[in-house]
This record gives sequence, structure tokens and C-alpha cells, in this order.
Amino acid sequence: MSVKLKALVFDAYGTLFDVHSVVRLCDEFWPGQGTALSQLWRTKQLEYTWQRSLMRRYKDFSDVTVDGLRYACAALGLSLSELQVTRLREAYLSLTTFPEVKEALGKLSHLQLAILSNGAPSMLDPVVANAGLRGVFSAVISVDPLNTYKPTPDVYQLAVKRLGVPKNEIGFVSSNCWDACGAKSFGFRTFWINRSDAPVDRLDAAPDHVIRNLAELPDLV
Ligand code: LAC
Repeated sequence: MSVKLKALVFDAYGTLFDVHSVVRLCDEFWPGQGTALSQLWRTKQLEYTWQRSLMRRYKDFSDVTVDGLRYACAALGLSLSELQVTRLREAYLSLTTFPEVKEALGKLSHLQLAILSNGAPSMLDPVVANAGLRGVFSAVISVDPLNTYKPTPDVYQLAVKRLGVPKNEIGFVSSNCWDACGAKSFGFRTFWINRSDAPVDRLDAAPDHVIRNLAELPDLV
């Protein structure tokens, strides 16, 4: 029987906020290329967080995101103006939430709810506010003070410290399987939102629960 959870900590990008909601603007700039660009952009954005963490060359997530965009455009042969960089950087501040997010969070309000994200505070605060979620979370925690990225264990420890809740009473929710595995390896009870029916990452720290979307979460906690 699992310990009763006191808090739920959510990943931001891909879990609450749909990073691919930029596809429409990308398609406006480069017709027909939006989906391919958005996929490669996200892939490189994440790779750069892992590579920079290993290299100990932290740069904040807003700049890493732009680096991923520049790479993806170059790889796809798309010319990218500085105005387009600015527009797409801004688009990250008003990403849409997945359709079930607000209702699911409403059903979880008996728990302490928080966000723990790679995002810089200058990105997280606006995206949370623009989605109308400001009052929902007791803490919006960024990796930024640590100058490193997930899945470094120190990052997950930030949530323990900030919430004042022991790690075995914290549930961690992420659609990024490697993030759910990192959180499991650290000691959280983990919920992987497997939106695309993907296989589990082979990291010897499989998530405790695998669900299709956040609507399934309230029945499990
Ligand atoms: C985040 C990335 C992993 O929000 O999506 O931390």
C-alpha cells in the first residue's frame, strides 16, 4: 500500500502546456513545415539541456529554447529572422494547456500543487498567468537557481525543500518519460502521462503509474 500523498508536483512543458501549440505560428512563417519544425525544435531544446548539464555550461531555458529553434531551422533549411525569433520566444509565454488540464487540477485541489520545471522564472510566471492558473499552484519552482537541468537529483530536491514535504509523500507528474524516471530514481512516486502510447524509457527507474492524460490522475491519489 503506497503512502498517502500530500503534494503533487507537475512538469510544465509537454505535461501542462502544449509546446506544439507553436505549430500554427511556425506554419504561418514556413507553410507546411510547422509540425516538422516544432518536433525537431523540442528534441534539440531537450538535448541541449542534457548536454549543457554534462558540460556544466548552464544557460537559461529561454536561451536554450532559442538555440534549439535556430538549429531546427538550419537543419530544415528554413531562414529565420530575428523578428521571427522574438515572435516565437514570445509564443512560449502563452502556450495552450492540454484540454483536460484545468478540470483535472480542480479535482486535485485538496493536495498541495506545484510546478517544477526547467523553465526560467521569466518564462514560467507568464505562461502560468496567461493560462489562468496562477491561483492553482502554491509554488512554481524553476531549476534556474541550481544552474543545471533535469534529471539531476538536486533539481527534484528543490521541490522537497520548497514544499517542506518528505519525498515519499510527493507525487511527480510528467509526460516526459525520462523526467518521470529521474523523479522516480530520486524517490518520488511518479505518474507518467503517456500521451502517445510510447514504450517506457530503459533507465532502471520505471514510473509507478502510466496514464493517458491528467484526467486519470484524481482517481489515483
Ligand atoms: C520542463 C521540461 C522538461 O518543463 O518540459 O521541465
